[in-house]
Amino acid sequence: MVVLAKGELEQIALPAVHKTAPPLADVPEVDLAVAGSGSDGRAAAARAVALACEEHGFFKVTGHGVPAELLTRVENAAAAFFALSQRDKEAAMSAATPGSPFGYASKRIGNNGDLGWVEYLLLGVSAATSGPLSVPEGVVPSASLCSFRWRAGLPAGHCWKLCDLLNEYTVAVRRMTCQALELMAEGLGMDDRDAFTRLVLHKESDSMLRVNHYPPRPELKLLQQQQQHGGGGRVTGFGEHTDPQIISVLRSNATSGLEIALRDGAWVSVPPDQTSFFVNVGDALQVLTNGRFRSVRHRVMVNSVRPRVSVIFFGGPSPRETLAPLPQLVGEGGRSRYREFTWREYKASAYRTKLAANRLCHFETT
Ligand code: GA4
Repeated sequence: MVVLAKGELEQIALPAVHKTAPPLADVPEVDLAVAGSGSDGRAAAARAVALACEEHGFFKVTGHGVPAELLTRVENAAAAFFALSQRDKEAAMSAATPGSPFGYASKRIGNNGDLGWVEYLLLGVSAATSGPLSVPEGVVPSASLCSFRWRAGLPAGHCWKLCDLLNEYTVAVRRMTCQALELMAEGLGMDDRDAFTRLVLHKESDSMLRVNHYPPRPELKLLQQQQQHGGGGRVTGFGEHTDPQIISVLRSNATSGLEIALRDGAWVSVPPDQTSFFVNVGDALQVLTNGRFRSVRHRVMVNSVRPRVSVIFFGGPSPRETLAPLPQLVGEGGRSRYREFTWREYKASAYRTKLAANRLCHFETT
């Protein structure tokens, strides 16, 4: 349950008087099974991925090889976690250190006053390490493949199971993310196919996992019927924004809500598909590709009937990584649209902004 103080729903609902977004007509799609089946299929898939990233900064992945059974288990475990009492959720997954974005939170997004009709878990993903699972009680193992940097409180048993599962999920999705990143590099005609994957697989990679729960708002149905033009009565679950990282890979249950902005600024809804993943180009990839790939602006609207549960893997570079347009993508005599900066610098700047801000403008060359 999302608990709101008096007046907060108005703050969320008021800016959300959007017209209903029409569905995106042709969702660009890549089948990784085909991409992996021979050189012709691969070349075609790489071209299709690059085109989709140029046009929308967004595409759907099928044939991904992540077992459907794992997706169902994660979805059920997330739903079970969010069904706990508010007290238990807060106790179980509170941020390890004050000011840390990690842990459980309800409706507050970032540090600058953004609100959404959403509750979530945000978890830091550390890179692959190995070793025994012996850790102090209450601390999530840091020796598994993708451990989370936060403290587990009560109810411990539940959290450990969820952590294990999210860990398994993260490993599978990160593998698939790297396949998508390789196709992107190939589609761009880059000699170095691993240029993007290297960043996400770096031992200090700043990657994250986010589990979002958007509770339904049944009264919206009535509101919608009362509105003459059918445009009102929409509540924003997660306000419009671009993702700062290199790549985001999202999987949701069968509930609608995700919308993306097209090049001309028009919003379109993305029909949900619980069997597939959706990939967003993030700000860092827009920089690396000198603006050829588009960091897609997106948002989530609340459904009036069904809860929406989504899990997003954000693949980011190491804080120490220097980001700048790749020379091969600037070309000889070409203009670099962004100055060089470290990921640490970008993150610090991003966390000072409101959700909807254009975060890249501070890094553009004049
Ligand atoms: C958007 C993408 C990820 O969800 C996120 C978000 C983060 C947060 O929720 O704490 C941010 C947002 C996201 C962009 C700008 C800053 C940071 C909230 C906010 C206002 C975890 C991320 O990395 O950036």
